[in-house]
Amino acid sequence: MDKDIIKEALDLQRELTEHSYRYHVLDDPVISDAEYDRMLRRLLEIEERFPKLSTPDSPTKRVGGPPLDAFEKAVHSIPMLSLDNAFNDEDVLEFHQRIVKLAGRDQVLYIAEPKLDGVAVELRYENGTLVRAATRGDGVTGEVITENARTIRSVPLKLKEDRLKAPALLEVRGEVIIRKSDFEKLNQTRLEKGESLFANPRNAAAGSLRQLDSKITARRPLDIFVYGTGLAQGLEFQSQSGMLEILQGFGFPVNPHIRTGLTLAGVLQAYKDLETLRESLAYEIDGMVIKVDDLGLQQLLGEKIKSPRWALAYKFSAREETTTIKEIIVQVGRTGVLTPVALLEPVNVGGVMVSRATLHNEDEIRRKDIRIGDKALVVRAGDVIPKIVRIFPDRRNGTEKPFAMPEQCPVCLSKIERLKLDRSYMNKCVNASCQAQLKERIRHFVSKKAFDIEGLGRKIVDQLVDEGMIRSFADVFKLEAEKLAELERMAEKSAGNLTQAIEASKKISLARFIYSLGIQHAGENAGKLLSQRFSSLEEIMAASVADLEGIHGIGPETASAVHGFFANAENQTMIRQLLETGIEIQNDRPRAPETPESPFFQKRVVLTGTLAAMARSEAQALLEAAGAAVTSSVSAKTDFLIAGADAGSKLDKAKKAGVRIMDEAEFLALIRQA
Ligand code: JCF
Repeated sequence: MDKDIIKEALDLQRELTEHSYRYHVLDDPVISDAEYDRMLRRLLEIEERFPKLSTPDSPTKRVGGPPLDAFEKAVHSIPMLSLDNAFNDEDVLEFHQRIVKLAGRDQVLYIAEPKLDGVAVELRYENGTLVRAATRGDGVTGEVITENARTIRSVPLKLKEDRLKAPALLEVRGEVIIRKSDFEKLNQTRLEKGESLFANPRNAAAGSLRQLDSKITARRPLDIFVYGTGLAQGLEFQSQSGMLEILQGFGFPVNPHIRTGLTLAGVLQAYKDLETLRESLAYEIDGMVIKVDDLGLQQLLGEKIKSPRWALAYKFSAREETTTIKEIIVQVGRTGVLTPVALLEPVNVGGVMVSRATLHNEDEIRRKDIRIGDKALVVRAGDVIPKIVRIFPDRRNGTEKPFAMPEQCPVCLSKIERLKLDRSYMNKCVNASCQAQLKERIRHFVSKKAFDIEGLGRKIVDQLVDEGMIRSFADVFKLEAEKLAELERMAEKSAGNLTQAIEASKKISLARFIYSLGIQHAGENAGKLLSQRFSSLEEIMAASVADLEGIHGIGPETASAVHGFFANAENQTMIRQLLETGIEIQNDRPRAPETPESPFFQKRVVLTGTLAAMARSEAQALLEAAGAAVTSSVSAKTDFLIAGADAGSKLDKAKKAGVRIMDEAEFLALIRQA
């Protein structure tokens, strides 16, 4: 083996390790993904030829190894304890008072960190190299998952020795997590493949770490934050915060929201701050961990059997609660789809009273065997509609009644059809003039992203439809102030304001107009894309399915729904009547030019960060002139991300989605070429 090759391999290993660290731990990459991939491929090639160079700490080892038959047991050198829980400020005060008493001093400083809702692991490093990873298990014995841990990009395979030399032995403890956005994507993919879904990010992380085939783990978006140590030979830590700094120096990711130097009052404030921060964090947390910062004092306080006396988990109030399903009703949506909704015995779920939960569809009710009268577990995640996760069959008393989908529409009494929609069956009221559908369609028609008529809220729409004053979209523009003022709860002034708002809404962009029609599968984005491709409503109405499918970003489902909508004679009449009311549709988006020679032609582009040469709006105009669709959010469909200075989360997202990334120089060169 020649010396140059050895040197090249070692250099590549060192550089790739550094770049991976910059990307996954510091979140501050300095080379493009393409460059990284090129270097990695070169290293793989060399290691394949000279397997001796393929050491366990090589960055090529992130892809997983041969599958195992079973996990070996891992006995922890020092048991991995759990934490006592606190649920309110008094619990924390008691914790503090106990410490003050045992310590014999009243000034105690704490460190507080987000309590990650993930899977606890321990990583063992010998002379700086990762040699074993283990799950916490029962705290005494876990399972050896070394190969799986190696695939976690932010787990160092080798300690960085920039500041300190690696000790002979170091055990580092942390929490393996999956970010919320990665979890959604993972489940979406599983749904598309017909695989079972993970209930939450923690289960997904646990399931991913428990794979016997580490190649599967390698494809899961696992991440880690470390929070402590087990055995650490030859390292002297003074404080918890000092220890974290040292671990950071060795190349471990440490959570950025950790706060130090806190008094009791500071701890309570930090908890409130963290509650506010919670929703915006990229990963799930279920509370705040409070620790005595001084390790000398920690030692003095010591441990109980299962938990240390120097730490406490201050849990957030649960966002799940048990309650009773009083009734199951059926709601009729805009397109006639029936959605069963559970009416619940009102219950406080993490600070919000919940009295209804969506049940999705009939199949879901059958799958979960949900019956009227059942005790159910309700969860509320973020600001989404509460969901029923499961029911408790053991708590039935025999009076529970199974739910059956009505055979008639609960509102218009028309026949219900069972239709296949995407992957599951939907029950649909096929009467296009059903009042319930009409109400939902009008609601959508006047909503913020459509005609945006302020003052036409849910209750008024209900009233107007019930009174027969609105039977179609066109009727919205025929409302008269005098008639409106006669409605219950409608003052003369607000009737006047409403007719003014209606008049003002008559000028509308083509994109919004299309969206307002509420065509299935045609949302805000489809409206925009159609208005870019076609210059007028008439052109869109005349387009063939093939024309529509030819638009970049419009899928076959949307194309056929749009075509079907405009081919329908009743819809054509509806549109004619609507145009007769004097609405004015403007196409403010120029028709996409025919510039197939441009690299941006018919590409989806996202701009992020600051450009030095021009404003972002100018860049957008140039791109659109070259035939690009400029969108604001990154998805797997994005073709290019143009990243200016200080690009943030969109850049990360693009990298994760494998989107081609361009810097400003490359963008300028290519746009000039067009
Ligand atoms: O984030 C966590 N789930 C977490 C768990 C953080 C900590 O600092 C912990 C822990 C469990 C035990 N510390 C200990 C001692």
